[in-house]
Amino acid sequence: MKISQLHYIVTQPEQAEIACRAGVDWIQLRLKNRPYADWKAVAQDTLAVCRHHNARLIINDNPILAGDIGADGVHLGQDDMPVPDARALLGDGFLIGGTANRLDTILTHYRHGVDYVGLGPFRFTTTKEKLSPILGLAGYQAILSALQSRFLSVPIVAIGGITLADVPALMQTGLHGIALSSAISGASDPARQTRLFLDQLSLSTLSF
Ligand code: TZP
Ligand code: MG
Repeated sequence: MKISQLHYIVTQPEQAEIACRAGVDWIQLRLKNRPYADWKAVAQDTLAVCRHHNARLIINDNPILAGDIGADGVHLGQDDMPVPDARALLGDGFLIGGTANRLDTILTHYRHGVDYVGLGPFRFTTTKEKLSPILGLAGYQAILSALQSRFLSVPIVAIGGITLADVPALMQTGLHGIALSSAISGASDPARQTRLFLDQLSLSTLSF
């Protein structure tokens, strides 16, 4: 399954609805500290939005819930179920993304057959607690060129404090795409901001 260039991380189905109407086709639901039943209800509502717009839904942290509701995938951090276990549980057709902050973690994810890697944080953000070391543009340049010199291609998506102005330089490092939360959800007009990101991403990846 094709990995989208723009992953939008939401906490509510309403955010997914606005972004999907504006053209986003990849939603990640990220909820922390929720009872399972509550989490499942929000996930099912978000899945209905995604199905309506033919967008993918990825559940953060929880492969059991992702399988339970029939989502398209799961995103796993360092403290979540190991990727091989999630693959055994969910099967080959399921999308599995893994978090990384360093090259060696990307290589492990690659060996385990992830579908994409979320690499970050790019810069400081209050959206996530207990941030790994900030990578900055130089961090992405170093890691992406190390991957290229190994002829290793797994889609890498940057994450953490990304703004519209960051997109051209980030995409020049060879990234596949970006994952965003506050840049869209905190915008005064989230639909317009979504369209600006989508436009900027297609401009940044035009090849001549
Ligand atoms: N993982 C690393 S940074 C981050 C996550 C989930 C938060 C991204 O959100 P924002 O608001 O785009 O910084
Ligand atoms: Mg996690």
